[in-house]
Amino acid sequence: MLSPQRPDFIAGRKKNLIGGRWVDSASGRTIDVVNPATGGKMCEIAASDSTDIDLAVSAARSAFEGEWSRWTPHQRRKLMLKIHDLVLENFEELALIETLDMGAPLSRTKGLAEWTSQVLHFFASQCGAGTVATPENSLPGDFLTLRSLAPVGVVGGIIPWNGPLIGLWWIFGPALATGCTAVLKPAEDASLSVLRVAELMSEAGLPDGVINVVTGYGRDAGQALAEHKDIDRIAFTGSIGTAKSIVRASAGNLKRLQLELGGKSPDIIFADADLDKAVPGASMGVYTNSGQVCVAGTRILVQRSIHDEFVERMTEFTKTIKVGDGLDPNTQLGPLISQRQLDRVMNYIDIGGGEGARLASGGSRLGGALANGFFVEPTVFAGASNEMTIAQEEIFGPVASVIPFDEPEDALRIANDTPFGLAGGVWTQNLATAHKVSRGINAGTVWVNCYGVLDPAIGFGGTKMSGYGWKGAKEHVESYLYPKAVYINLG
Ligand code: TXE
Repeated sequence: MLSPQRPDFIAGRKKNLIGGRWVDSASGRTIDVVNPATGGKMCEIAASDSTDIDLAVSAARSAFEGEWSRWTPHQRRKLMLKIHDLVLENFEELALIETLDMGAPLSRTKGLAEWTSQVLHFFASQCGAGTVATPENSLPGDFLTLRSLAPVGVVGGIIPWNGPLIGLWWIFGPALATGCTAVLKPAEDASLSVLRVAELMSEAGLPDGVINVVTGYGRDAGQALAEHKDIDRIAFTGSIGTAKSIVRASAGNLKRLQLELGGKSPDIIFADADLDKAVPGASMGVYTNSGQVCVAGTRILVQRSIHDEFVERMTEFTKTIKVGDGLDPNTQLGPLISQRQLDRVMNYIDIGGGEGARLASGGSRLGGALANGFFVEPTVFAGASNEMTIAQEEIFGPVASVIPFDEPEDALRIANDTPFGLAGGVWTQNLATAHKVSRGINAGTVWVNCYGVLDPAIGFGGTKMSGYGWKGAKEHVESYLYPKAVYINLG
């Protein structure tokens, strides 16, 4: 059953939040917001450029140097907990906005409430991270040394469209906890939940200018933020190509950078694995969010003796998955974000067939009632090899490449034969295999007999071309601070 429900928020022309005021882009230009499940226009967001970014950065700088700098950790924590309560009270609406804007089913977006609660509580608990210490020193004479961690200043955040309701907290959380201020540019394809959360934050008592949200295209607003001389730190999540241009753009004032990029994560299934768990676990490790997940375990490495059985069972499981409009409570996978992403995924499916992998399931765009949306079937390629394009490049769609291997060493060699290093998985009932293989995978996160779980207090991050900088845990908070020493001569 489709629900006609649409929050009042999704209407007309949405504005930027700059210095506590909701304003149109200086140019007056807008971007159409399209529901990926129907292809229909819902509303407009501001198409901002460097003029709007200048205004937002200047508002963030004034806030950073103003009253906000005198807020105590306790005051910031209270504000964050108030934001927590207001966001959670309004989560049904936020989930609906997210579903309509980027396609993920309500079953997923509503389920983010508990995670949101955890992430906000975690960052609220970090409000004292800048505390001053007075370590003993070895200086001759009588010196008092103060060691503190000071907020880095104005941070810029550039986030993608695959989960803005998650991604925004990786910027707002540590910024508020440490006393920084922020300018966030969400993706042009999915900005609405970020704008609604910003409204709720203002309602909770956020001081003007502490958080600013500027929507627009990457080449205009994003580039201007990355280049801006008064931004001290950039947090970026997105593609490798854009990351390289951000690294170059940030060189002007040597901004601190945190980059969380894509992956081609291996999920290794040993012959002794419990297939009742490994089949759905590894399948959803690829398909969740229609494959638009940075840590998706898209290379499923299966020990040769069970390859055929695994593929058969994965194919059966895949056929049970309900793809459809995210408003339908039975939907498990929604559409891809855009026509561009659909074209990209379909192109990879063609390449996979052409390279000789066997299409065991899926492979088509969905028609009928879903023909106007950007839907693709969950797809399994069996008997793939790691050299194939579909096993080397991030597809960012629900497409699995199943690759056979013989010995554990072969699995590790194949798993690490990738430019990425974001995540990986191991399915086995043997403790030694679990330890050895998880130790051997070159990636920031490895899951054993599960896939994709994430505790904000522990965090995640990548190595190699998957970027640098840890999200979550105290490392993340400390990356919004810089260490400072003060030597006081008491003599
Ligand atoms: O990413 P972009 P796209 C991967 C995934 C996907 C591919 C392309 O494989 O298929 O990237 O997606 C902003 N300066 N990931 O093109 O361009 C842009 O406006 C500054 C994996 O959408 O990286 C958006 O806000 N900013 C990834 C953000 O960057 C710029 C999630 C991401 O867009 C910019 C997304 C510029 N020059 C895509 N150009 C993951 N790790 O989860 C664009 N942007």
